[in-house]
Amino acid sequence: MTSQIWVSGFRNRGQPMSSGNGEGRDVRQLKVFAPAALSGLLVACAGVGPASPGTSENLASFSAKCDALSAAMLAGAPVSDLVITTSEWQSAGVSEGGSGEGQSPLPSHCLVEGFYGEHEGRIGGPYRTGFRMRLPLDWNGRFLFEGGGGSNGYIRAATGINGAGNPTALERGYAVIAQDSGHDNDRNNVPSHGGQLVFGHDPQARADYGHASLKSTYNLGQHIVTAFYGRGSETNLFWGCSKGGQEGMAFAQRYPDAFDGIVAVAPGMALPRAALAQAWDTQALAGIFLARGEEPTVEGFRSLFSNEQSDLVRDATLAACDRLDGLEDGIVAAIGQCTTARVEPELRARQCNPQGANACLEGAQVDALIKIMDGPRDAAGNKLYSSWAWDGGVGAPGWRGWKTGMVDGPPSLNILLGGGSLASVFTTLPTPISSDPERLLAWQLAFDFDDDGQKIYAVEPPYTTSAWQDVGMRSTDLAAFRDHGGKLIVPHGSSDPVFSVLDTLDWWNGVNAANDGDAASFTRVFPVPGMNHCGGGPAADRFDSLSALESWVIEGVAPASIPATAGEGTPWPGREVPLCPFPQIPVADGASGYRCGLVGS
Ligand SMILES: [Ca+2]
Repeated sequence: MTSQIWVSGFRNRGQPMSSGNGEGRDVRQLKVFAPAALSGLLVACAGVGPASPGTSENLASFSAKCDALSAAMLAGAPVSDLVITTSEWQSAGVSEGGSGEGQSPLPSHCLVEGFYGEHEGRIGGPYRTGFRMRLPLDWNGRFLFEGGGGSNGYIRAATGINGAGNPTALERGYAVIAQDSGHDNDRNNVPSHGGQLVFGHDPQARADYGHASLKSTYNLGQHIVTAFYGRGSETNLFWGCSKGGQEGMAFAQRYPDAFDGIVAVAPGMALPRAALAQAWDTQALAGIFLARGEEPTVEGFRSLFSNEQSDLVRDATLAACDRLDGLEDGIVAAIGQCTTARVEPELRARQCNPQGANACLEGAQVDALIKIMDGPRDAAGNKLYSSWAWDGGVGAPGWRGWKTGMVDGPPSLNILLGGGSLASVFTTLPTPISSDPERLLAWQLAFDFDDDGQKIYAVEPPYTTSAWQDVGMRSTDLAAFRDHGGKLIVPHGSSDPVFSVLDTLDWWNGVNAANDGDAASFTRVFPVPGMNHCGGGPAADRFDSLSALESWVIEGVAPASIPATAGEGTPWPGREVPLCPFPQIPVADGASGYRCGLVGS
């Protein structure tokens, strides 16, 4: 499953369920820092700690300092009403306390937890921002902010997970902070008002979720770094996917001086518009029920497409578009050329007829797919979000998990999370609605794109800003981030079913136009052929974007490509296909290799 980023927003602690690129971890990559290695670490800490390196005094002084790191010690922290609930030295090899992420050994570090900024709120309060921070003994002088996921409301492990199989930021020596963005899924939960999405009914909690908590938590993290190590961080980086990607965009656009570099994977930069698309998808898919003479139900959605029918969708897409990039390899790299006009005839050729094969597509299924891929429109035909790329990962489990749900998986996340978020968080005034799935389905089916669709831009007391202003982070004006020297890397799955890669490419074109064609000097988008949301799909979805960012920011080496490998469960485990900065794509280079180039180059 690749949907855990949003799913985890519905849980108390974000327990990664598996190994999508944005989530999960490969424990085999974890290094155990044995005591015998400590002297080496202490040498590396020379100049950081108060004691001489290479002795146990350094460790002892760090440990004592950590245990004493109280709110009083942090007096002057740039947030209101700071409360420290935990300040505890964690020796090497101790598993993560309470992170819910398993029993992985970690390097020696100081764990700090707490909250700040409590306020009552209109309903569902009190609200406050919780955080977790880990400060390693063997500090590399850098700071990393770990982005959130889904509707947030829980605090990640603050180990700095940055893609399956990669060393965490903590293992790399970073001080890492994570936060819940101003609400808590346990404490802030009102069943009649969206359940855990009730925070959308409080203007400040909504703004904190969208962006406002980010800078204050950043400031707090910087303050703690300085208090603990006696000096500030030299390099500040951000990594996040999905909502975490949106948070990276928020920093680049609203708080451009905070970070030297940002990785924003599959960024939800247009979250309210994408939620319109989720309602649109649900209505499009309801047409299949209508053609069958059935009533739409959440349960029925799960079996709208069989595995065999999903394979037919993939077959049709590959038949139409695989060769357009110059290599028939099961990868649609030239997504710009893979239009509905090319794909629809292949889909229609696989439609059921009395003389046809057993496996076939219903006409209503093809109709629904084409409507979905076109994206939401108002009655006059104006686009309300974006169209979607036909790609080899359309119909894959990581795609269906959102659009329809799966028989052997959770119900449609477009309905559960998309419907709930649109009603509770992304429209003004928000609609009090229960989190009952059938209720959310009925609400999405009744959604009017002409009238209700404008509510994502509406301002009405007590909201002084719209949901789009609070959460939408799609500005193409990155001048301040550029002038600060910031670097931005945006990997995005071509068949991401939540946020359209075409919207991200359109955004980059806008940034490029605003920079006289030189956006690549500081901002690069890397489409990932076949990849669904943050990972999964028939894709080379194993790649190390944080290392690419480090090279760019610290060594000044811009990523001409990012190496990527296909994992287990793909048609070609171990296959290496580089990620290429748009508008380049991976093109054939020799017998079975690739290089980055333009279509037809
Ligand atoms: Ca191809």
